[in-house]
Amino acid sequence: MRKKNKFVRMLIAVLSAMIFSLMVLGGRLFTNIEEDTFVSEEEDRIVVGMSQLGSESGWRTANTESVQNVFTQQNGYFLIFHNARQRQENQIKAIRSFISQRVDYIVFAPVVETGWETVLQEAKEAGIPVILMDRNVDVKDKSLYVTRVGSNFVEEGERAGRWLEDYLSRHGKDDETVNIVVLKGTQGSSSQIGRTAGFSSVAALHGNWYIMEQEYADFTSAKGKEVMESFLRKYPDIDVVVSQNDDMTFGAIEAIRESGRTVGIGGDITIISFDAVHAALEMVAEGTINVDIECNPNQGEVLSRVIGMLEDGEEVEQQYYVEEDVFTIKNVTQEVLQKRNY
Ligand code: GYE
Repeated sequence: MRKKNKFVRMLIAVLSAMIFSLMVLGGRLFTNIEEDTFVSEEEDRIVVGMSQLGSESGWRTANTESVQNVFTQQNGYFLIFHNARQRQENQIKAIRSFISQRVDYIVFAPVVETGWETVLQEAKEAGIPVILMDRNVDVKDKSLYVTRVGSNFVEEGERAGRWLEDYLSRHGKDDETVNIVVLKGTQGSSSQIGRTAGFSSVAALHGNWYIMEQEYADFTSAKGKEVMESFLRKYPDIDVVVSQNDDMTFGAIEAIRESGRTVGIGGDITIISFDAVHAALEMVAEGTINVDIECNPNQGEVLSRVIGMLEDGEEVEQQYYVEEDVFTIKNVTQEVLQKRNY
């Protein structure tokens, strides 16, 4: 199917991309589109329309790079990349544009889980396989997408809970009251929903863990700082911060320090973070962040392998998980830091 009329389809793709860009510019739908569209004039390539949800975090930058490094001309791809800047409606528009360009595959990282049925049905009717990256969608009809490549967010949340269990017992604090606040990621996103559920399920096993408040802070450093400041004003006795990504953690640590309190090993407030980007691992190594639950953004290779299988007519699984670790001062070695490219 892909090889037929390739030149005509490429021409349509290039023209549609130009028209889409003009519409976008004219309609001022986005503030900046320079990284939105990459086109190639080669004919026999696999055309991938990729809708990235935004650029809110270090993790996201690494995730985008991982995809762009794999879907290259040299590897036989023609990538149309679109950044939705956190807006579901932008993602829906981008997917519709990919459908009208008749791309071979749609890869997309859904900003939230719900509200995708209609557009995914349109892709299905157009015969374009959809591959989810990173976050998940909540749809009844699982045939609306081919597979998902990403993390097990519930497991990540549970890992955070299990680390705290172990930490408290090692410090003989199993029975003390532990006051916890949670900085949550984007409301309705899989990573926020899964990490919250995973951590809460472990917390529910401990009568002495008291989750004082959980608040959305959008996975950004600025919002993390703002929400942490309000927690600090309300609660003078916070023992543990669970921050659902490193960017929010950076903001939260700033807020805590500005309030005169200390963080990390031997500090007033224990810090549990997620992602394990390079800058955060350095803070783990120096004892500022107590634990970082890794979330692996390097998903490009797996995506490309999945597309290769589909091209060869092979069956693919419904889900591909990426490998992830838990980092404390004990295992953030120089080697780990050197190897981390994000
Ligand atoms: O943890 C956060 C990002 O969905 C796993 O989104 C992703 C999360 C990641 O902005 O940093």
